[in-house]
Amino acid sequence: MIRTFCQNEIREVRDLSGSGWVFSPQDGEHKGEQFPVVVPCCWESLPQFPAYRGVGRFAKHFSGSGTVRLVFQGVSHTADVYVDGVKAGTHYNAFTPFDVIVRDLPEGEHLLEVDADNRFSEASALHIPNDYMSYGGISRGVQLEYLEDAYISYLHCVTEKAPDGSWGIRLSVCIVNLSDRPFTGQVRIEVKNLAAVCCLQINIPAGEQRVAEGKIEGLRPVIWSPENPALYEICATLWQDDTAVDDLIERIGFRTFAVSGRDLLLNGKKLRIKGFCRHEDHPMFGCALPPEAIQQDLEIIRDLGANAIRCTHYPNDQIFLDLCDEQGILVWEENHARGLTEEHMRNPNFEPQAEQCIEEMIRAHFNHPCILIWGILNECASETEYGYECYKKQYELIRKLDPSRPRSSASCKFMTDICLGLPDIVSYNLYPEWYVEKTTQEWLDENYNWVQEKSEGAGKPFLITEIGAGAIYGYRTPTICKWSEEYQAQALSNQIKAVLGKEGCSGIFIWQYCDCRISFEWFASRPRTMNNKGVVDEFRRPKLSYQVVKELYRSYGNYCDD
Ligand code: ADA
Repeated sequence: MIRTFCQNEIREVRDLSGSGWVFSPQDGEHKGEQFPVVVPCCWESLPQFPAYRGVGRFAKHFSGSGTVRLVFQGVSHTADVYVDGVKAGTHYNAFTPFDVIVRDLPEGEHLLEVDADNRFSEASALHIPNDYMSYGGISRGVQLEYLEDAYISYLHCVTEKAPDGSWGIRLSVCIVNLSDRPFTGQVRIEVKNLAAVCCLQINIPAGEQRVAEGKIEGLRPVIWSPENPALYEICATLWQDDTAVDDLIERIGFRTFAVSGRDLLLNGKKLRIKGFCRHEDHPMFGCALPPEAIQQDLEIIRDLGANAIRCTHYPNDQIFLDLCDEQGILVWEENHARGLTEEHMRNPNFEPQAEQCIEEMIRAHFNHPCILIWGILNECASETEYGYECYKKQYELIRKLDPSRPRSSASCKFMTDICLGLPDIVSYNLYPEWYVEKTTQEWLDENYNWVQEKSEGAGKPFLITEIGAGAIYGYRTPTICKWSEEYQAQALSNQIKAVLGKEGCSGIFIWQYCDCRISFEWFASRPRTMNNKGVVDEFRRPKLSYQVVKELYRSYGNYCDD
């Protein structure tokens, strides 16, 4: 399963996730041995490989002929793909989807092999030992598609409200011609349940691709909001000589999200973000959470009274985004980068890999109404001239790929950040009462005042993108010392009250939803080699802070004027 809804009625697809896969490590004491596994699978979930770093081969047979497209939603972190022993594709980065197309397959059974590599090296600028675990494996769903000569590779939709109150959709549809002859045809795009249609003519030279653009206007849809997350299916069908040769179904929502002075306006109302940062991490599944486990996390997060999730620190599984669309949960999604210093950013692979991550994230996740903000470069070198140039280029790239969403970056450079003129929203990660021995009010005021009075971020909306404190599940003590559940509950209470009570602050993302595993090569004072700042532990058992956060979050509405 790669999405929660059916994306094709004409294109034939087969889910390759599930059983029938064999895993074999390519190194270490179990080298070459074979283990039956269920994909998605992080090998760290297997009893023999809790800490294996190396290459692991995943193999499965499939049948078919002609042109096939293999879609991988995520392989951690580098993938080499082979079909019948011949290399068919390669991809870097665990957290973005990619595809591999194989042509002229003879009729019969074929062998798919994927070599996943989770080792750290200079070749990987983004996966470094870090405050989250870099797992190994096929960590998200895999799908097999049988294609004709031409296919729809994406359909992007921007919903816009017209001055007369009606809605329009700006459409971009990309068609790929795989054949060695020119392709002439028509794309018909229809919004289901709104009786709206747009037809576009296309001519594509042999072996090339073209993006056709169109517009649908005068719609009167139900608006998407956290309170009523109304979704519409939009279907693109590719026609050639009166035959439908391919299709792609996407889902959209009609909503506006805008920066207005220091405010964030969702459907024209001043939004109050009550959020959590969340890593894709689970003690049983690693980062390869099954849809049911993702859904359970969303249930818990909603029970906590939150309305938003920040996907730290990488693009998330699209099933998570589908569920957020369906449940009206607001999302900040960011490219993959955490805590990179200038030295890390000077790795020659850094810029191409970070930019590729942005491109793949936006291309794949463009249509999700739940995504409000694109983020980049969490806590990277925004205090340096070199860092500034990198931030600038990445913000410009986002603007080019998707001018419809505001951009931001979670900073920990406090009063030394020189990049605040670049984003649309200023975002700070503050840890008063944890790393910084100041009250939340003091530390928040100092930073807020500096941003608004002395920096180029003046006049922009201001968000707290991380705040929190650590607690070891079950450690209770009347001394209320650090690492106790009591201390965390008290700190979070102070932090939430100060941030949500602050005029000019658009909201808060608590660090973090659940305790998560960290790279065992990384230390930085992490008891249990875990990041223990979750409001629930890794098994989703509530800490004392759960009830405190729940009561506070539930006492504030989604909008400031409520
Ligand atoms: C950072 C960082 C998080 C996490 C957190 C912490 O600000 O962005 O990934 O490491 O701090 O727990 O210290």
